[in-house]
Amino acid sequence: MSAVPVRRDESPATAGVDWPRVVHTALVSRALDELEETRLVPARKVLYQFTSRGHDVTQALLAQHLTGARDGISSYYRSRPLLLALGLSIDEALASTMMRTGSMSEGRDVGVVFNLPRRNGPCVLPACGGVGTQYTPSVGWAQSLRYRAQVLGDETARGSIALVHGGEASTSTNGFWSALNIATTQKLPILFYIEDNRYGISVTSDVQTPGGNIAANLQAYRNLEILQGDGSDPFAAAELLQHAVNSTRTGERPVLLRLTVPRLSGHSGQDTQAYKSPDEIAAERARDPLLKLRERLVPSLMTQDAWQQLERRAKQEVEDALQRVEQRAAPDPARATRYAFSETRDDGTLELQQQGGIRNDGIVPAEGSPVPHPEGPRINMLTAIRRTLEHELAINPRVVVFGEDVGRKGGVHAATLGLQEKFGTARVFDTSLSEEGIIGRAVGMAIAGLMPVPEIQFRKYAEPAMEQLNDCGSMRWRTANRFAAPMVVRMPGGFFKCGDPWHSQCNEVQFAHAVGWRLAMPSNAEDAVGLLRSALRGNDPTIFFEHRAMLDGSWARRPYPGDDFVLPFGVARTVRTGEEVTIVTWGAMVERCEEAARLSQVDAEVIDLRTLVPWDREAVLASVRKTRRCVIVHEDTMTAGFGAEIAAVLAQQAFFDLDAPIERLAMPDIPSPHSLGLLEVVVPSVARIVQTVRDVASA
Ligand SMILES: Cc1ncc(C[n+]2csc(CCOP(=O)(O)OP(=O)(O)O)c2C)c(N)n1
Repeated sequence: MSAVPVRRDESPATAGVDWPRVVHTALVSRALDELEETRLVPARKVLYQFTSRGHDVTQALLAQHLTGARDGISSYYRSRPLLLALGLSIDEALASTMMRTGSMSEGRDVGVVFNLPRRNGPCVLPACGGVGTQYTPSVGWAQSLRYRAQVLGDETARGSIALVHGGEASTSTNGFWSALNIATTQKLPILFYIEDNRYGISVTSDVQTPGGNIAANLQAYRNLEILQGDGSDPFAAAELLQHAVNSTRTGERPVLLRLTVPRLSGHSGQDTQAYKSPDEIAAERARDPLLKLRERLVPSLMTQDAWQQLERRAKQEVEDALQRVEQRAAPDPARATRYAFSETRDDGTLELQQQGGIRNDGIVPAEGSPVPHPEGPRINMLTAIRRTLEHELAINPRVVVFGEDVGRKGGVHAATLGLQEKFGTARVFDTSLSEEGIIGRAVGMAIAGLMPVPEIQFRKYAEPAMEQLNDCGSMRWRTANRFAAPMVVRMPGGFFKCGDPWHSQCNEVQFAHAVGWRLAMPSNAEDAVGLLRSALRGNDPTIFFEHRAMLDGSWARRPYPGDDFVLPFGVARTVRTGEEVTIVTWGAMVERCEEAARLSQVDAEVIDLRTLVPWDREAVLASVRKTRRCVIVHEDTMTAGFGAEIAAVLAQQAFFDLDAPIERLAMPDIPSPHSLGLLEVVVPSVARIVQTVRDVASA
């Protein structure tokens, strides 16, 4: 911006501000909004338009302070001016809203949901459409900064911060409160930057927090510096923003800054703002920060001519970008399904995401061996899991294990017993009771180059984290392989001695249906070691389901297969060979099916899928083509359970090979009951499996 003449600003707080740059960013943002609102939306070249009018000057100011080598920014759909100031090109911005190639998502995501991979300078984590989803990944990033500096000795992380940007309505979300608790209890270097435009679409801020001022209501929070002011006054905002960022960098506690700004158009292109009175709209226009900026700068710091020159330049740049972007192709339909998971090229090399995971820091885990080297006596599955975690923690300083009670207590199931003593509180730690916080934090950590291993105490309690889980799984696809957040989420579930609706749920099919998650459900200690290690060294997010009945079950015990043992996903195990019926199963049902096969007097083949995503179709198809009959057994409920998927594939691909209808045995569509008498009649029992296998064999 050196070409624009500007006089020195004498105010100490704003002296360092590059005003022409701020003006330029704000004007480009306005020109983009104008172009989209008046031409591209009516022409249906942009389908979702989100204005930044009124939010633009403050964001342009904020960007000037985000200079840390590892600053991590979590943004939302109204953050485009911030992104423009941080390096998003106008071409990229327009390609995104216009759904052309070279956009931030290759036409897969809404055009204001941005990301900017970068390992030197501010990285913008992939934004989501869900309001409030930006907060917990941001605290994960902040915690990783501390981890990188203190545990990995990464000097670039020192003095860097996390910044999370949201509107005032987003402060009502679970994610906000979860992140606030984590940040303040851990004293993390994170700035919560709230732009309060008084409206969440049409709902006023007093519905979000009593009195409508979140900063005022947070005064009692410990370990939090609170700042607020009028974001429509550019000089006051500049001072506050500078102070907020500096304080976050040096103050060893989080900061929350609330700036009030006017939203000068509807919430989105479709919103007519009929809920605002003409007087209110006029009052908002009078508070336009860009008008005020002009009043403050011209003529005292900038000539009228210089301002107009910037205005012309911004408009021209946007017009030029439009010409170029119009020439770009629409996204290639043939690539629409690419990047749901990590992919390899034809030559076998990994097509690595640009950001996220340990491999981007040059760490390539050893491949390991699928051949077990059993050593010592049989151990239970719990010990097998603990030992695998212990070994991977020892050889990979990026592995961090956390969750409710996993630290001092060693987990309510004892899977992490002794790990905190051995590896310290930075690597194995207790979290606040927020599953959204546990998984969201893991997302931020994974993007920052760690390998998080969060534990969800019981599978049912993953529910508060579903939004973060779903958004984590779809991240690679949404960003067209720019970002990914590989992690291993351990969660125990299923019946154990008794059932109940809270601790005994399986519902594994929910994760099979979620995009981008690999899903393991081991039935024994040896498989648990191999699959867990494979996941910990993998490049995709993985759900590792630990069946409670198998953790200490004697059937599931096996000798430890060695520190090198790795099992690939998608390879089933034939537990028992047979010629007359194929039984397909997984998890705790494998033991029952094996026994049932033995007792049935039918020559039944038992297949343990071991992983559901991916699942070994070839093994199942080959077996069914041989036996011509199939029984699928699972503990999850019947309707739309994973058995339905298997049956559908068999019906389509092995229809003419079948001599009998495919049978499914599963829980009826009810939660797991507590009373043993009730449980026994609903979970597939050995006796009922025997009967079903006999029926199918003789059908
Ligand atoms: C979890 C979720 N609920 C609802 C929505 C629909 N929605 C989109 S924006 C919005 C209002 C958000 O307002 P605020 O956080 O104040 O930000 P602003 O739009 O004012 O900048 C709503 C309800 C959503 N995207 N995500």
